Amino acid sequence: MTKDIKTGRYLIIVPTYNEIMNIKEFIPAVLKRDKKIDILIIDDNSPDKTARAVKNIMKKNNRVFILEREGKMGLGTAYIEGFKYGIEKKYKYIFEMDADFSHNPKYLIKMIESLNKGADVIIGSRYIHGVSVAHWPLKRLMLSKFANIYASIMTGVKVKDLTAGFVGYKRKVLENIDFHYIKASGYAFQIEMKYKSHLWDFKLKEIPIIFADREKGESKISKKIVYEALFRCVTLRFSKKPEKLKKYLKKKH
Ligand SMILES: Nc1nc2c(ncn2[C@@H]2O[C@H](COP(=O)(O)OP(=O)(O)O)[C@@H](O)[C@H]2O)c(=O)[nH]1
Ligand SMILES: [Mg+2]
Repeated sequence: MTKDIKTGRYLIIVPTYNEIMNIKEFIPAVLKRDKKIDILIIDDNSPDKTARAVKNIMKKNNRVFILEREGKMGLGTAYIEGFKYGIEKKYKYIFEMDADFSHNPKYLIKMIESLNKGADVIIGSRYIHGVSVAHWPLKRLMLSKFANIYASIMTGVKVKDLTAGFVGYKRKVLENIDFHYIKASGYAFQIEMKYKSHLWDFKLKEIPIIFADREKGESKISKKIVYEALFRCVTLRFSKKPEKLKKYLKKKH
């Protein structure tokens, strides 16, 4: 990693696994929203050569970066590596986003505005006005909705979309979270990040988004990810660790 510092800029972290059909359109669609935006792709050696396509774009664009990992290691560890990169380079705001256009890049502008206006964590939420998800089968919709109600009751965090993966953080929020204790990937990771931000008394805000199901490529969601989330809520609920830590650690601003 080079030492160049990116104060005042925004980093969009995008984990990819077999996104060749989306990535070439996705990158410019994100970059054009704001001159201060940089993108960090975290690719897990996608068999479809997503990384090669990204590196081609990088030849002509100095706002795109890539971290390549040896194999499919899951979303949680990908985000954590991205967060560490963003913290080290002192990005002002650090976002997570999917490459499959489920998260429309147009919402980035409003999300950045919210952070400018005082939110510490901004969540692109599917469940503010009922349900705003396009083209999802009923089964998946029910699963997601149920998981969110359950997660909110268990963790006590009053956020309607706790499993959302379209999230922006002020750097200070991520600097306060000890990634060492975050073992989850998938939905559980998303819940845990919001729970930890809440424990540190950071201001979480949601803005409504319309979430579109992917049109190209395949989803990698598995049953394991769902069970992990259900179980992790129980351990978050009954573990005292974060509260204990809070007593000893000083919040960084
Ligand atoms: N680096 C990395 N990216 C992943 C992995 N699993 C999924 N992704 C990416 O994470 C994002 C969300 O995954 P997706 O399959 O769309 O999940 P879904 O939206 O829950 O169906 C997409 O950009 C994927 O390419 C993984 O194991 N490693
Ligand atoms: Mg998706």
